[in-house]
Amino acid sequence: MRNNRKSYVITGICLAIVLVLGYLLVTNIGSPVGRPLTTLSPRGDKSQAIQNLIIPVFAIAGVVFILVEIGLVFVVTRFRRRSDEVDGKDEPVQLHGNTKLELGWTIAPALLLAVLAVFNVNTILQMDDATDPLEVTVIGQQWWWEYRYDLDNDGAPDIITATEAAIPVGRDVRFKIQSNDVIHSFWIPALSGKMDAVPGRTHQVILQANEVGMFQGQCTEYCGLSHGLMRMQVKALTPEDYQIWLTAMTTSPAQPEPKNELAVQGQTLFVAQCSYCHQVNGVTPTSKSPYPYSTVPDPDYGKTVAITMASGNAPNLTHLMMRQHFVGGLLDLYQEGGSVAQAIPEGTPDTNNIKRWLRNPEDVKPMNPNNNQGMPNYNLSEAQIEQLTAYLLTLK
Ligand code: HEC
Ligand SMILES: [Cu+2]
Repeated sequence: MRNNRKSYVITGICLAIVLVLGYLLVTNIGSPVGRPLTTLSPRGDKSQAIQNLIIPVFAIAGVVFILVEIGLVFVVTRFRRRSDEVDGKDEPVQLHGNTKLELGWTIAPALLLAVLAVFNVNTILQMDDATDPLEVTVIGQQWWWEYRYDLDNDGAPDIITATEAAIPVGRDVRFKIQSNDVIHSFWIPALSGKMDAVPGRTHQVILQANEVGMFQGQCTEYCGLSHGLMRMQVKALTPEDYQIWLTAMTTSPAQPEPKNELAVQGQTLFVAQCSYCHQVNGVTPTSKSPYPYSTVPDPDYGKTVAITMASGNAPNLTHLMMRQHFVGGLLDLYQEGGSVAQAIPEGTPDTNNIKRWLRNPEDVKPMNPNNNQGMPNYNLSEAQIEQLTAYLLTLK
């Protein structure tokens, strides 16, 4: 009798621990504060659909877990071998085979899984629903993301940018995901599920944001050296702000003013040293690049066209300062930081970050430039870095 009570106490304690842990887990992981990649804080219809599936499935699984644990702990403590027991004499009744029980615990989980499958498939179909979607081509690169907007649907991109994609709040956006090198995976947890970027294929994921915000993401397929440093952001703007963004992104930045001597010198240096890899629309003579950005056939990108560094293996810098993050989302371009989404970023450029990158890119993220992966260190002088930075600041 005394032993029996002990079993109940142990069972009760275990149950309490499970409940407390479960409570802490759910309340903490669900809070987006300081956890930009939480999956439990949806900000769009698609991520909400996932959430609507997670909660009941997790609850059912939790109940099953607790029932099984209670049974297990009870049986283990109740029927354990006590020190004063004699082997072969004080053993519990030995049983084997109970058809009813065995049928029960085979059929019950099967039924449960069948029911869950209905909700699961329903959610998968829901994830692909899109009404009048905006389309954005996303290209995984080692180790940053490129975005291409073909606004007039003529097959040639009108906007090419990197790391940060802008979308209008409330509208479905179809991200057509491709890769230029190895398998990456695109994932903005607040807005939708994950989607692999596989060379030679185009996968799609629908994103939709219900509120303005800068939503963080991270490549989730191991893609080499700087995989963990390959981040991305989706900047959700009001439809009006999105129009402002579009207009700015399709207007070439003004040439540096002659009185801005540093920037003028920087531009000359840029054309000589950097335009081999980096496109700046309207400035880089297209003859320098064997595949000017506007004629790279979109669907075959990375497949039939031999990709060289000149054809789009480096971020398009035309509107660098229209972004709030750069180098794979690692660094801020403005001192105010990049957590508040702005159509046209206001604030003080963080020239230290830009200079840090130019001084030694590999100090920011490990790369393998000898193998066409990443940006080489050009051992620029401080004077050259000043000039280039002044020029990059005009790209807005
Ligand atoms: C051999 C090709 C190559 C050359 C030449 C090159 N870069 Fe880069 N650059 C890259 C690649 C690749 C990246 C992307 C690195 C990453 O984020 O992983 C990059 C990133 C950058 C970025 C960050 C852009 C962004 O969107 O995140 C800036 C700014 C930049 N380079 C400036 C320069 C300047 C200035 C020069 C000339 C001195 C230069 N680059 C020369 C390949 C090149
Ligand atoms: Cu990656």
